Amino acid sequence: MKSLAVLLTSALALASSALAAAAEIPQFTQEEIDTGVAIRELGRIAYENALARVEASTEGCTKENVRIRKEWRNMTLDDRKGYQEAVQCLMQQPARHTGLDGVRTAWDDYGALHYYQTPYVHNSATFLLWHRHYNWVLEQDLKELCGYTGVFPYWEWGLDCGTMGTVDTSPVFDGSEYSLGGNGEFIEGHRPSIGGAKAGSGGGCLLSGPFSNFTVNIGPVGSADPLKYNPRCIKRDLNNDICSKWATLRNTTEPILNATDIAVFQAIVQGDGRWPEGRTVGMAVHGGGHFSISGDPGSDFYFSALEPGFYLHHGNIDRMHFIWQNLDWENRQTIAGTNTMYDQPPTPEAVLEDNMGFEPLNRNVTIGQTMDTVGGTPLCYVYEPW
Ligand SMILES: *[C@@H]1O[C@H](CO)[C@@H](O)[C@H](O)[C@H]1NC(C)=O
Ligand SMILES: *[C@@H]1O[C@H](CO)[C@@H](O)[C@H](O)[C@H]1NC(C)=O
Ligand SMILES: *[C@@H]1O[C@H](CO)[C@@H](O)[C@H](O)[C@H]1NC(C)=O
Ligand SMILES: *[C@@H]1O[C@H](CO)[C@@H](O)[C@H](O)[C@H]1NC(C)=O
Ligand SMILES: *[C@@H]1O[C@H](CO)[C@@H](O)[C@H](O)[C@H]1NC(C)=O
Ligand SMILES: [Cu+2]
Repeated sequence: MKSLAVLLTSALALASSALAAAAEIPQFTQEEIDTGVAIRELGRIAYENALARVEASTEGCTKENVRIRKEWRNMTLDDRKGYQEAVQCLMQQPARHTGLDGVRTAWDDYGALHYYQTPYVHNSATFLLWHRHYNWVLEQDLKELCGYTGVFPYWEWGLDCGTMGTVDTSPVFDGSEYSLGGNGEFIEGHRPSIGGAKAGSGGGCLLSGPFSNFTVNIGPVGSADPLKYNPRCIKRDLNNDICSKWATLRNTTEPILNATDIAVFQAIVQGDGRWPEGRTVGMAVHGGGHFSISGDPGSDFYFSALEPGFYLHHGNIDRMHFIWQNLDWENRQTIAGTNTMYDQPPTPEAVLEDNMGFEPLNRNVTIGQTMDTVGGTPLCYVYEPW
């Protein structure tokens, strides 16, 4: 009797919490979606739901140690400069990979790890969660190797394109000491970017400001030995047209509102044509954010992680996932797919116990350990709505 009562009560509790969660997702007008009213409100609900779990926790991730990630323009000028300088500091630290000719610095380690992992962590079960943890690993390195303890950033592309602004004038790329450096030098008649979009406004090397003296040491993919030492300038080709077609506030908001399961959510975010919902979005927000920056290594599928903007871009992808999860937490702790890109070669369905590789930068983790950004295993952060 007792166990039946317990069962019934928990079934009722589950049903009502699912109802409450579902009821929490408000309806928005097109204008609210396009101007960011919607994503701010969704972000606020997710933030509060995640923090409520932290409030209830007494060990691991608690309200004393939870970290608040912010949109770049909501960070103090000190933190923007501090973050930028810490990344430059990482570019001077020794590599952890050994025996790789081109991998000379701790920053190069990120390029090598992403290069090795690319065939397993894109259009696979771990796309969202591997990149979530990868950003966290960078956050640890910036702190432990370079003393940066300030806020960890994300870039809401939609604030810098469409009707909201331009990528060229983004505070992330305005070239000041409070930015990640500027655009590349404009190259007359340079090759238009991908996706049928207009050419970008740069194309060449960064001439001044932060990262203008950064040397890209490895890549590009497709060269005979991609990890061979191949020093060159960093190039950027900021592209407002791409951002306006694939990375606007509407583009950030719709995947969160439309997707009811993780398979569809990750398909819409990546433009994965194996799902009908992924077929109509072209390069989707993931490609949209990457190619809003473009350049070398920014456009390189394998080596884009050497572009300092990569982590702010993936921060926003992670934030979208965080919001989507926390709007209906009980039902959104799942994965879908296998551990190979487009399931090529075919591999078994991934499970939460599967390993994700981060050595030699950090310890490996299981997929399940990264499911909750406030799970404390080891993640402990939330995204503040801007
Ligand atoms: C160039 O690199 C040096 C470190 O070698 C650094 O102190 C300096 O600020 C950098 N300059 C720019 C413009 O980023
Ligand atoms: C979201 O759903 C709406 C309504 O069905 C549709 O018009 C829109 O294209 C979808 N957006 C995305 C990114 O899938
Ligand atoms: C992205 O949003 C813009 C409007 O902001 C819209 O024109 C475009 O179709 C959207 N792209 C996708 C792939 O949904
Ligand atoms: C970490 O992950 C990598 C890649 O999956 C694997 O090769 C390595 O053996 C793992 N290390 C440990 C200690 O499990
Ligand atoms: C973030 O900055 C924007 C202006 O850039 C401001 O409107 C907004 O209130 C800020 N948000 C927070 C949470 O501080
Ligand atoms: Cu990636």
